Amino acid sequence: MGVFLGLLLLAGLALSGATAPEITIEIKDFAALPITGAMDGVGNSAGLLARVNFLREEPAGSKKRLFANDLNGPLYLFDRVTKQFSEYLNLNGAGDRKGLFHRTVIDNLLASGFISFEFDPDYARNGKFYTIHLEDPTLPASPVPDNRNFPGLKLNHFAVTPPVRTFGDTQAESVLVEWTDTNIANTTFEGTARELMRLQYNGRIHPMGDIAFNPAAKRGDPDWRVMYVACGDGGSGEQKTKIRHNPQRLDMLVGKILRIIPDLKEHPASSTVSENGRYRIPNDNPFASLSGARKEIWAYGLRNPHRLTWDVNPADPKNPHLITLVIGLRSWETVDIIHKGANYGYSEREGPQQLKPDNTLTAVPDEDKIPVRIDETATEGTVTPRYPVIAYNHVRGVGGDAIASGFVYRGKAIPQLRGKFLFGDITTGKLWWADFREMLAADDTDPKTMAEIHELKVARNGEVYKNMAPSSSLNITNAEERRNICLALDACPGDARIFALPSMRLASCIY
Ligand SMILES: [Ca+2]
Ligand SMILES: [Ca+2]
Repeated sequence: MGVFLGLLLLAGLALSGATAPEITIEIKDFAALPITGAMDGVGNSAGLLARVNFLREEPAGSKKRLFANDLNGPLYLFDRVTKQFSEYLNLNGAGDRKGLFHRTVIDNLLASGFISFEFDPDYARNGKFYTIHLEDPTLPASPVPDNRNFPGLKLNHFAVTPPVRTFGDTQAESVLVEWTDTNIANTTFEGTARELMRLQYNGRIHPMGDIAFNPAAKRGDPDWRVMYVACGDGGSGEQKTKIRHNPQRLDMLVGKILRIIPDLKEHPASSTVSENGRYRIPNDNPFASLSGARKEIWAYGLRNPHRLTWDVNPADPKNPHLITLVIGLRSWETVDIIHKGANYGYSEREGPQQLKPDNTLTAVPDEDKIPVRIDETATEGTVTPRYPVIAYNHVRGVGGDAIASGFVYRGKAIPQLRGKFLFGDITTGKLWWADFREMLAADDTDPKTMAEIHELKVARNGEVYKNMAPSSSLNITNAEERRNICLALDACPGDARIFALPSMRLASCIY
């Protein structure tokens, strides 16, 4: 019981069975995050000792450093040689917290606080990376960062952007910030920050969730340094008021995947400067010339696409795939392969079914069309929605309750998992795999065809468990018992170690 939570290295596996191979992965302790929660904390977040959300390898070539963020505020550097975490930045300046943003909001409603970060594809040269955090715009504090504990941050040119309007009430704002560290060789931040976007949210659930760059794009390619941003719907799609249409409305950025160019100097001939003047928008975005639509939108109709991942098959590097993992409402947790301009149906569809206005599910209608909504009243024809390639439901014991992160494994260390999509479930701690070729075959517009998913078992200290959270008291409707499983993969070609990042309550975990 020594390690209460940590980064766990999935180190090996055994194979048995004939048709669908049963795969058991062996887990080894890797590291434990510093405590940012409270031992006696209550609720879903305070009671967790730390809330690690992403782990990413620094893409500067040394392979020595990992970065990890904690939803409670810190961005850590992890030195693989000394096995030590050091606090590089802290975004949480709420109340008397020592971080940068005094309006940071962290509450018991899951994704909040410091949500995600990603490195610029040219980070090794330019020191740039990007963060997403959640703010409460009604707090009586400045939205300008307070650098008293991070004096290396120069604020001379920092400017807050006008929020991008979302129809309905505003309870939160997701803020996307670009950071430039002028010296990536040391362990501190020194440089500048630039607010790129501030997006209004109707509620505090399903915020802007993740950032991804196409790893197949090289300097000179049209997608080089083009950012994809996953925006949750803020809980709008499940409401029975007019905001229910927000994920479908093309004049709203919530419930969408966005595609933007953070650097105003990049791709100037093939893009347009955004309304707020802080980023560019590629002219070949699907709705760039549709009157009334937001030009930033790449794909739409998504409830909570809280994780993005790109797959590049080394055998077919010119054909990468953008994948999102979407937390569902009534019954279905899903994985979608993202296509330019596609409508993933929410809140008129969920998983392979139709979602009715009372939030119950029924079969997809024979005439499978939904209106293309431009704004509150205007529509522009109809569209056949796109369907997920993986869906599992909320059946206790078999399914789960909130899909976690995932990725296609292309590493060398575990050959049996190569070409497989690995993913987990936040609540139940289950891990699954699916063959990515099956997922591509299921990406056919037919809601009935899906990739088959297979459970991964977990071995630790000689014992084999059914999942990452074998507590018998597991009640998947009880948020306090969520396991908060995240998975991460390091970027080293040919290494690609897998990490599992659970954040659990003391009493209900095995580690
Ligand atoms: Ca530095
Ligand atoms: Ca299908």
